[in-house]
Amino acid sequence: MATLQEKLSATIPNIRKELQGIVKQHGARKVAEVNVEQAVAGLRGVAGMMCDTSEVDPNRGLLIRGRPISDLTDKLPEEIFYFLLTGELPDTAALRALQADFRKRSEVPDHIWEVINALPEESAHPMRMLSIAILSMGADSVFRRRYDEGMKKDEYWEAALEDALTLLARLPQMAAAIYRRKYKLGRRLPSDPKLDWAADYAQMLGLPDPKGEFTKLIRLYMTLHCDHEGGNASAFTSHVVASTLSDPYYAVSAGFNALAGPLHGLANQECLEFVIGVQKKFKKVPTDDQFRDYCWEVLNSGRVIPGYGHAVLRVTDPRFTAFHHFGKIVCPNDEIFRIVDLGYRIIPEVLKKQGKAKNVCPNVDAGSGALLYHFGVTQDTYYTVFFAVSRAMGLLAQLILDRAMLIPLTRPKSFTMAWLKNFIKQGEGAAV
Ligand code: CMX
Repeated sequence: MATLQEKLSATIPNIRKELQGIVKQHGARKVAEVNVEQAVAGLRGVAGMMCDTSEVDPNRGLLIRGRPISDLTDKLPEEIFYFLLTGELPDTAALRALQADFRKRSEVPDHIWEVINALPEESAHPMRMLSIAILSMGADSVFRRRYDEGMKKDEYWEAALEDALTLLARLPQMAAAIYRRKYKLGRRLPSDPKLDWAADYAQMLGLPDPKGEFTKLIRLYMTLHCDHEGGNASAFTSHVVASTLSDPYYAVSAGFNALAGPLHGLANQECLEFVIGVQKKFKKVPTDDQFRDYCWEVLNSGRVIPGYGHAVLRVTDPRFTAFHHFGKIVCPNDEIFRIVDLGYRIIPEVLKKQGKAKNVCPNVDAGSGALLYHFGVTQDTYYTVFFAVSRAMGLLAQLILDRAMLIPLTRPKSFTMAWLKNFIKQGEGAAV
C-alpha cells in the first residue's frame, strides 16, 4: 500500500522531469490557433492549458484519468480524489489511511463557526456563505505559512496537499451547517467519525434516511461532480488564482464564486424549478402532447430548456444516465422524477425540431435535483452547494498537480479594440 502522500512523492519527480523535457524539446510547437471570434467570445475550444485529472470527450463524456465516469459510479469520493491525483485507485489500506487522515483534520475551528453564524441567513445565498467560510479557513493555511518561511518551489505541492486535505476534511461539516442554518432547521449536527466522507455529509444534513438511499445518492452525487477538466469556469478561475501562489483556500473560494453563476453550477437549481413549474401547471404528470406544447411555449418565449445542451458534449451526459438509472430504481413513481423521465423522452425531439442547439441531449443537471427533492432537499437554492462540495476535489487535485509540475503564473495577453481593427486592416501579419 502507498498512502496518497507516498504515491505522489514517488511519482511527481518523474512527471516533472518528463514535462520539463517535453517543453525543452518541443516548446515552440503550436498546439492551437485562436480566431477572432474565439478571442472575443470566451476562448471557446482553444486548447491553452494542461489538465491531467480529467477530460471531457464530446462523444463519451467525462473521463477521469482516461476512464469513463460510468465505470466509477460505485467508487467512494475518497477513492476518486486519490484517483484524480495519482491515476490509480487506492487499495483498501490506502483508502483507510486517507479516510483516517481526513478524520484527523476534521475539527472545524470555532472562528469558522463564528463566521458562518454571523452571516445573514435570510439574504445570503448558501454558495456565498460557503465561499466566505472557505476564505476564512485560509487564516490557517499551511501553504501560506510555509511560503512565508521560505519554502522551496519544489515543495509547494506538499504544502498545497496539506491544505487540500484539511479543506476537504472539513468541507462537509461546513456545507451541512450552512444547510441547517440557512433553512432554519435547527442546530448543526455533529460529524460521525465512523462514516465515510459522503455518508457523514448526508447524515449531517439531518434528513430521514431509513433505507440508506439518500446516503447512496449523496455518494453518487459527490463522485459524479468531482471534476470536469481544466477549462470550465470554476476550474479555470481556481487555476488562475492558485497560479499567483495565493493559498488553496483563496483558490477554491474563487472557483466556487464562478460555480455560483447561472451559466455554470447554478443551472441545477433552474432545472428543478422547470420541472416543478410543469407539475404546478398540470397538477400531475402531463401527457406527452401537453408536455411537448409546454416546451414549445418555453422556447417560443425566448427561454432555454434547462438541463439540455452542452458547450462540449454531443451525447447524453453519462452523469445524467447514472442519475436517471438511480431514480428508476429508487423512486420510479415519484411525480417529479416521472416528469424528468418524460422530459428525457420528449425534449430532445423538440429541440431537434427547433434546430438551434448543437446538442439536444440532457446534461448532468437535468435529473439530479429531482432526486434530491425526492429525499426532502426541497430547497433548490442549496443544490449548487452539493456540486461545490464535490467539485472541490477536482479543483484541489488540479491545483496540487499544477504546483507539482511547476506550472507558472497564468497570464494570457489581451488586445484592444483599436488593435483588433488594425489587425483586420493589416491582415494576419500583425502580432499582439
Ligand atoms: N434550450 C433552448 N435552446 C438551446 C438550448 C436549450 N437547452 N441549448 C442550446 N440552445 C440554443 C442556444 O441558446 C443557442 O441559441 P442562439 O443561437 O439563439 O444563441 C443555440 O441553441 C446554439 O447553442 P449551443 O452552441 O448548442 O450551446 P452553447 O454551447 O452556446 O451553450 C448551454 C451551452 C449549456 C449554455 C446551453 O445548451 C443551454 O443554455 N442549456 C440550458 C441551460 C443548462 O442546462 N445549463 C447547464 C449546463 C451544464 C454544464 O455546463 O455543466
